[in-house]
Amino acid sequence: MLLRYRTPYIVRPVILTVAPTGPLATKQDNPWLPTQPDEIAGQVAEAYAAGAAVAHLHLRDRDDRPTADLDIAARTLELIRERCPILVQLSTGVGLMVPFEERERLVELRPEMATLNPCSMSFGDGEFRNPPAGVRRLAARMRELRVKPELEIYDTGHLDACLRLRDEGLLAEPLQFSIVLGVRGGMAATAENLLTMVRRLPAGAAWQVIAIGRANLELTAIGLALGGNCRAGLEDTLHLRKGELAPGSAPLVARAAALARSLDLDIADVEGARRQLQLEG
Ligand code: KMH
Ligand code: ZN
Repeated sequence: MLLRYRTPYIVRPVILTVAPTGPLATKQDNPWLPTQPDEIAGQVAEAYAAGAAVAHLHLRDRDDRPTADLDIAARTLELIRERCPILVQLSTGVGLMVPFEERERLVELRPEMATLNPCSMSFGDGEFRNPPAGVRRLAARMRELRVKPELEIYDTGHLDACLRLRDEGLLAEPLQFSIVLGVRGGMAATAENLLTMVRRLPAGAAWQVIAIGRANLELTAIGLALGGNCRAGLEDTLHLRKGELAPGSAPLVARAAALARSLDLDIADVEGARRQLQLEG
């Protein structure tokens, strides 16, 4: 297997991330989608109990629109920390309509991790704006605050952009990537695209697959078999199987944990994930 081949004899426990909300879906799409701080915290705690060590968070305002409001984010973090010791990764992607300059402020809350989207792109029918100067400023600020970036790469050039940031000293190793497959505007959700990206990752990088929509389960399984970590939750798929909505993210996390165990892989606990990702914050 690819990563085992690259790092012989070292099989690291799998870090499971829950992504309960996302920027796009609504309660009309799936009534179990958590949007308010207490709903998100409740589902994160259930996902933690099912094996998740990291929570990737998007926030919504009172009208369920994506927001980078610092009070809503701080309240959500507080409610999560009252319930469980899961590592928090704030999305700085937030939502397509939220300006980059608002999104980047979320790292001031000093979560253990936050996402860093290196490039602008088409995103479905919308635009995802990540201007080069803003990305460099955010990367530098994250390094200063010791907030670990998860690098969201939707295409081959996005990986090159991350490596340039590393070479400029804006990203510290080990790098942590999410290979995002299936966004209209980025790479299609195919095993070939995943392999191409995994082969090009720098040695020692941690990575996971984010497979959007129908191919979510197969590509998550392939990612695990190749030595990646994995992510599960309603941000990436609203369904447990065809025609059956997932009643929250915990069943998707439990399914991913079962998948990992059936491949004879251990699941990382919070401390294991913290060590593996070399979190400083
Ligand atoms: N929503 C996914 C396509 C982020 O939040 O910064 C990618 C994502 C990125 O999770
Ligand atoms: Zn996200």
